[in-house]
Amino acid sequence: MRTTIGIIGGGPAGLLLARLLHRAGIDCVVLESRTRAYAEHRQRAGMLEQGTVDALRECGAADRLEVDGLVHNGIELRFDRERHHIDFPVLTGGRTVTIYAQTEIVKDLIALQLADGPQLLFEAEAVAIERPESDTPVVRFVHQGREQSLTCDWVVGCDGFHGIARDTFPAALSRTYEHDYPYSWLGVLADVPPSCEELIYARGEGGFALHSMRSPSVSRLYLQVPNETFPDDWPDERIWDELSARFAIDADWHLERGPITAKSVTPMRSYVHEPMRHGRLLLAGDAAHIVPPTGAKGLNLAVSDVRLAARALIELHRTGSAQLLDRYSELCLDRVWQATRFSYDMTRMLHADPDGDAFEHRLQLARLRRITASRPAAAELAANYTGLPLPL
Ligand code: RFL
Ligand code: PHB
Repeated sequence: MRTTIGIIGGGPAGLLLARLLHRAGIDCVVLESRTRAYAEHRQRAGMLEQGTVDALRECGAADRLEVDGLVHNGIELRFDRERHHIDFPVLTGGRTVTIYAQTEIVKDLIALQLADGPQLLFEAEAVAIERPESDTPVVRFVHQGREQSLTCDWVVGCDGFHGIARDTFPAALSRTYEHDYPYSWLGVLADVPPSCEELIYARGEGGFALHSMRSPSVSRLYLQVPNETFPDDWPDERIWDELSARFAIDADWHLERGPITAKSVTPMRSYVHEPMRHGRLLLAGDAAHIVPPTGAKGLNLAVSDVRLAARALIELHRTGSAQLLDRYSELCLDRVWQATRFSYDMTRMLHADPDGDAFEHRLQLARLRRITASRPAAAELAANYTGLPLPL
């Protein structure tokens, strides 16, 4: 097989890139190792920055999002049994965020791609990328039990954190930066209307809790738990009791309970791989970097990488200039490190450190109090949360 751009991975990064290139008249093929059903049902992100919504709109993938997406004007911070609203439009000059599940974005992009191309192969697992330094890199993949090869002008690794693209970089070129956190998130989906209008980030006595949502009738909730926790350690009643305790405030408010339909545990990690380009191989999204979900940045970073990759590849296609491609890694990494910093700070500010002491707990509360008492401090959080501008 032959194509212009070979894309490994049919997650949000790979599918959006394919859409943007296809609309610019550039031929590409997406290889996805999983089945369509698996890709469409993996529970993950839900909070979209304005720039992410704009990107989906620009490529004609926002019809359902316009109807079902929930526009939020801020978030609520809870600590010391108090609630504080952070007003995004007021603090950022009009920016908002949108709640729309990653599963739905993936469904929308897959439906478009299957309707009018480009080619998307499920159960097609890339096993090697050969000659990334040459003008014709080749992706070897296994599809329906048969090994095949895809010869490309460029390859983009959108294959997530456990993919193969990153490992193709020569060891002498790769630099990696990693940080593990001493806690995980237990995430649940529940068939119950959200008990709030905005997302609630709570630093409760027992640790962090987040109240998010998927629709007016489905809530998404997260609870800080120790590393190595198994979902079955937490029967439903225990989850609701602990969530209620962590969200508790002195005002009249209570958490509605309902049937829990999914339960999973996610470890928290920061990871950055530099550079994000080697020869004719680019990395985008979780393939190059991951952040803890407290800042809601992972999916949004994947989308901004892909917007830059698409712009650079389209510029090459239209003008023959590789100028943007030469700056791809540097431009992405600047945003990546800003999101890494923000996600780290949010995580550290809101979670109970199992090895921390009373002094650190007081510092956390002082940081939270500063955000709620000082407009510049709140504006800094709002600017980062709603998304820093793209560099171009
Ligand atoms: P993905 O989504 O992991 O997709 C990679 C795809 O590549 C396929 N693949 C391969 N295909 C072919 N050959 C191979 N060798 C392959 N190896 C892998 C995989 O099957 C998969 O389909 O990466 P992508 O596209 O970069 O997207 C990144 C996002 O999924 C991720 O950053 C977010 O989900 C992170 N995240 C959040 N991000 C946000 O922006 N806002 C949020 O609110 C948010 N909440 C979250 C999150 C992640 C979470 N978890 C589970 C880690 C909440 C949670 C709990
Ligand atoms: C989600 O809705 O899944 C979500 C929202 C905000 C976060 C993380 C996850 O910070």
